[in-house]
Amino acid sequence: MGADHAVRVARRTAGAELVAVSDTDPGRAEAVANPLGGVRVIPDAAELIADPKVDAVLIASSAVAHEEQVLACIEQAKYTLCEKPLTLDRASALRVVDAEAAFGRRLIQVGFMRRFDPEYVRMKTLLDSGRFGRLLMMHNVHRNKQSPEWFQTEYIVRDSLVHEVDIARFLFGEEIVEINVLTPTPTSAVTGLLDPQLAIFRMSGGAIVNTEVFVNAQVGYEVRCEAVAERGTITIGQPSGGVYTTGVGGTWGGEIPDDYLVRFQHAYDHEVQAWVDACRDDEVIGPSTWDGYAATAVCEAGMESLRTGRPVRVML
Ligand code: ISE
Repeated sequence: MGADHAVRVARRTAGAELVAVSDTDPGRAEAVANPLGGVRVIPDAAELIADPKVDAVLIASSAVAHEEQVLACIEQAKYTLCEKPLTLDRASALRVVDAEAAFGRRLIQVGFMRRFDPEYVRMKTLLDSGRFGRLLMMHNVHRNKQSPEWFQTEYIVRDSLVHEVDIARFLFGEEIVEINVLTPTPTSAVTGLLDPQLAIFRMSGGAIVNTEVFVNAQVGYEVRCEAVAERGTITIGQPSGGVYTTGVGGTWGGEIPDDYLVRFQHAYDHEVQAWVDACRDDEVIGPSTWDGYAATAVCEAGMESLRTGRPVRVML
């Protein structure tokens, strides 16, 4: 993700200059920085954050490092885009909220990029127009082709479902008050993983959201959302804009992207451009540390539901 963002900032983001790259593996940082020309490698993230030549910081490190790095950005008063999840648990997320509040104004945008995806933006506009009436239910599909070998069962909630947690809060404009995570007999494609999962959210206004998360679906990267309202439905994520092929023997079909860097490349581009534009105007936009905290709190309840097999109330 960091390597993808480095090229994005250096090559596809107006008004930004990629000054430096940091990684716990200096060789990896060199491999990313060198082809871009004129980009420094600063192995110590804290040193990069404090560097006077660095106006703003994009954090795409492993989530376990986020709290320390975001707190350092606040201490150095640097505008920050922090990839999701904000942190790994509600207590650390709340420490970040409190630190930013103590600083006195927003500095942090959290990297829930689907809010910048053209299809989700269109869905939000249509829902907010009132034309479809009250939103009653939402059906989500979130499929990855395969999960990395380090992926664990709880990461399906904390690292993957977290996107549906944030986008449900964004589309409804409400909090999630209960989560229940169900697990069917797992796929035989991998061992030791409760995959797929079906998560059910109860929204504060009474609506219900269900999400299938399947991180070893073998086919490709599919993210679909159907909003069911009183006077109609809105569906996004259909492979409609793709290239359709026909083959000898009467085969035909579309294309399903391999991963999220392809499916959401425009969302990431819009997200980072909007972040840079805001930084240049001394403003902060998009998902806040409160959004990051709320998503983490819901996921923590979701992981408890996964462990207990019961619905869990979310306390913010
Ligand atoms: C990954 O970290 C992402 O954020 C992707 O959007 C998600 O689909 C994937 O499951 C996560 O691991």
